[in-house]
Amino acid sequence: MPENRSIDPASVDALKKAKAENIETVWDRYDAMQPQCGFGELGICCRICNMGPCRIDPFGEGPQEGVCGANADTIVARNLARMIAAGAAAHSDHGRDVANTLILAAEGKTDAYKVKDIQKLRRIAEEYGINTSGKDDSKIALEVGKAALVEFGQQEGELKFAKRAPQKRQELWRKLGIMPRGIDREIVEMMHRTTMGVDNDYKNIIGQGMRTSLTDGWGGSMIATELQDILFGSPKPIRANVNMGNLREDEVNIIVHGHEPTLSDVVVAASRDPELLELAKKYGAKGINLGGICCTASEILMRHGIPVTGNFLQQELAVITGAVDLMMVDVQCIMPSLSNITKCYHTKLVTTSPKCKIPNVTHVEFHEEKAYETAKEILRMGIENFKNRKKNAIQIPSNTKGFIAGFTAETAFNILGGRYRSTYRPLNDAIISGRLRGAAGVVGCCNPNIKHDWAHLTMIKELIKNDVLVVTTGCSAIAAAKVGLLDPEEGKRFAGRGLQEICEAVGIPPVLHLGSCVDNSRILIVLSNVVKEGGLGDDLSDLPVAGAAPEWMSEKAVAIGFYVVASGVFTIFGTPQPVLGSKNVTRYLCDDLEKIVGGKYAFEADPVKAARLMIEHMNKKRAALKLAPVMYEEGSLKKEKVAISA
Ligand code: SF4
Ligand code: MSK
Repeated sequence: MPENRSIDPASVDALKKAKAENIETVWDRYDAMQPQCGFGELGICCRICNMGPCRIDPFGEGPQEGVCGANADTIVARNLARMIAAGAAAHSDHGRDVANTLILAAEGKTDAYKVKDIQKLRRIAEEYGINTSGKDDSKIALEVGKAALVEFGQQEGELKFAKRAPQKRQELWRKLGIMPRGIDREIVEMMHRTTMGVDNDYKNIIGQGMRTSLTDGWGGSMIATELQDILFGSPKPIRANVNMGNLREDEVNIIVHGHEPTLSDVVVAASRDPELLELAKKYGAKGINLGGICCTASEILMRHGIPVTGNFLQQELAVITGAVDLMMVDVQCIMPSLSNITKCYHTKLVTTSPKCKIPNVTHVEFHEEKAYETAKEILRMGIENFKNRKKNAIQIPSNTKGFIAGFTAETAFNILGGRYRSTYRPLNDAIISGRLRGAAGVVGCCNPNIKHDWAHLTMIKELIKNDVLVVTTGCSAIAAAKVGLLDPEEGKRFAGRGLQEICEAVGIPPVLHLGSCVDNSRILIVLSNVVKEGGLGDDLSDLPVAGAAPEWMSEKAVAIGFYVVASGVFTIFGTPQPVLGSKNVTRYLCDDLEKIVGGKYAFEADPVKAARLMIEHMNKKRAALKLAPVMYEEGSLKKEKVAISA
């Protein structure tokens, strides 16, 4: 039943259409995959050497060791650590590409990019210890780009941005031997240590896992975020619309999907090119309508207000509307199924990255040096495809919702600052006085193993109802936008009284969209700034905050989860990570780690129970800080409770 698969009416409509047209979607393939492999789910299958594959009997009756003698603890820890390495590699390679683009722009080898945020360029240059006096912006940008690249291959020392963490946190990382040295170095070492016959101590493996994840959060992802701000401009609060109702029947619909803004940012400019607009008219379209899916969507949303068509599970559904003339993909979270599904409609699918090709799919390779030309070429293909639409196959759901995005570590909390704009003081004071209970980051993917968007929205509603300010990124942010939680007027109706007062005073929604998955690094910066502001302890682990990925899917989510935990924050994953096959590893992650790094995991599929765990954790931290009691009773709404509307 489509209604059981998603709580988003637009997605339900598209699923009904898919059913009527006999089109297979991710949900159908998920059903066909049942029952999924229990060994894989528990993390106790090993195939890292050719004596295997081996699997541990979870009931204790069959083998308890692989052929080499590795037990469940080793196998589970190794598999998990490799997920962290893969996730960190994905985010970090993204960061590396942005650094390269900055260098090309500085060298004048591409005219598609220019430094847009000079203030930030100079600030980051200072952090890298670059002497800026007497240097022009290009020279500084070149040096910043090169300094960022050094962080990838660095063999010794410490990552620059890790120094943004509170002093106490840095000292702890050094003491534990998990302060990241170089981004590639930690990822390579993780892969080495998890090959056959190297690290067999699950605690030691997870230690390097945390170090590897820290190269992501405080390294690759943070570099991606900061350098993107320099190149494409730092986001500022901006109004936009979300959901498939943004597709247009009378315009050429182009969807950009994936994670990197380098090409899509130029596509935005090219979509306004008079020559292409003229061409669109020639083909009978009124204009060119851009929309985004997944994190590429968030990147161009945050900086240009381009509508978001949907999140991860909507990539096939957008095609099923029959109204997408071209879908352009870059890297990450791109379902291979798009190749088949686009063939059932008129949609042209185009891959653009040499790192991401799909057999029998048109590939237009993107190179920064001729970015605008490539963007125009792709848009032209979409325009020319407009004539191939099958009019009777088009069914665009009407759902769309307005919202505000574009918050960053700088803008969001400057706004919260009100008349004390440049400080975090009012935010800290709101927590100290008990008007706010605390803050939570609800992030991550969607997954057919949970009703689409349901866990994100249920958890967020429970949190804001209890005066917890929520920050969100990625697919979770898109879910929240679809029901009005990112709209100041609509969103505040779901907030508890204290949070509602803050929203009303400063005109923000109770849930702040901080950007794409790499922008989770903005959350780390926010938390570090809160500690620096004072009055809430001297480490990230002292703060009444928590994180969650209620519908996670990607290895990148595991890397994110680990850098958040290793930074001292209690974090909940909806479905468990594949570790339950080892009691020791599970206990280590969900209990022991708290005594070591101050953060730990919980796995809780019920989003209300998960939110309650987060709230309890905030209460515990508030008590430890001897803060005033929370100002208003739990769940006391100023106005009548309302049901979330679509
Ligand atoms: Fe089996 Fe050990 Fe090889 Fe893994 S490393 S496949 S447990 S023999
Ligand atoms: S896009 S990583 S499904 S959040 Fe970043 Fe969404 Fe998860 Fe991909």
